[in-house]
Amino acid sequence: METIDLKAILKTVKRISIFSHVRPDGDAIGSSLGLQRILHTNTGLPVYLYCPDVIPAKYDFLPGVEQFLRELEGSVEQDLVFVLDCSDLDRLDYLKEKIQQHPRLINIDHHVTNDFFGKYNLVDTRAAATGEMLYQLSRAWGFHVDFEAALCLYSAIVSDTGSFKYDNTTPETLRITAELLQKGVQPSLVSQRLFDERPYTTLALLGEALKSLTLDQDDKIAWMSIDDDGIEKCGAKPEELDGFVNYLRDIENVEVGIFFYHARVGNTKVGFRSKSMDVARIASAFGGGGHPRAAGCTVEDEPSMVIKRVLNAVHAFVDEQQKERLIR
Ligand SMILES: [Mn+2]
Repeated sequence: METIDLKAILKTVKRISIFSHVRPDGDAIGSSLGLQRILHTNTGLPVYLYCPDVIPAKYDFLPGVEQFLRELEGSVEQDLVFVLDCSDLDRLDYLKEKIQQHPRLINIDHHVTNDFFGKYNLVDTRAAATGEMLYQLSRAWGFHVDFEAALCLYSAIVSDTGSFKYDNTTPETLRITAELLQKGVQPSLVSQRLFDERPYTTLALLGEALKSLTLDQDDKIAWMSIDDDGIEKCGAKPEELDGFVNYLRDIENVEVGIFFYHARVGNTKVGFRSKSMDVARIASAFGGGGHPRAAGCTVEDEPSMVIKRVLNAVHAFVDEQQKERLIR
């Protein structure tokens, strides 16, 4: 990984701006807040936080979360600019044009697809989270990390590792996590806020969606669907559907879980999860994409037709994959 003389760069600026991506996740939010806190307490410079989307309410417990802005505060031309957890600048949506080719842009990220868009590029694809990198960088830069910053960085790491359940969790991840806990972070409180607590409407929505639960192809495929009427009936919002598709994948013997959300605007968002098959291949056949075990696409067609077309494709895919495994 490239190294930079941050202290020298900091001498040339009076302000710092931190940007993160659309549909912000725990790593984007926790990393931004943690870095803001670290830079502000260690340099005394004003640090502005930008995100092109609203921050979901479940992150309200993180210190400083109210400071996120969606429009620029003055010009950022003279600022030192950090872009966190973004594989490319398109992830900044409408904020991209404001900082393209910025002369002091530091890109800090852990995605394998990062395209090195910054003036400085600190990219470590072995890091479990951008939050993990920020802790290492802060140490290297000689910055003190206080309790508030530790809480934010811990939340970033616990989010991107799914509570240390995913393959990206390394010994180094746990060593860094141990140091964050030593600063007073309480894992149970963070888990409660990020993973366990949900609004009543979300549970009502799950109940509504479960009415459509269907097992298919010798129980190898599980799917369910919902539309905007179903969501409104529960007093819920579409973003509360996040994660429902995981319940489908986690059913015993199921290989592929599929969730259909028929939006009133005339398209269907389809989410795929699998235990061992590359569902990104199915999603990309419908113009979408994602990771091998978690992918998605948006299909424009009658709801019943979308379900039919997608199920046909998944059936063929699962058949083909099973044959391949038998041959091997
Ligand atoms: Mn991340």
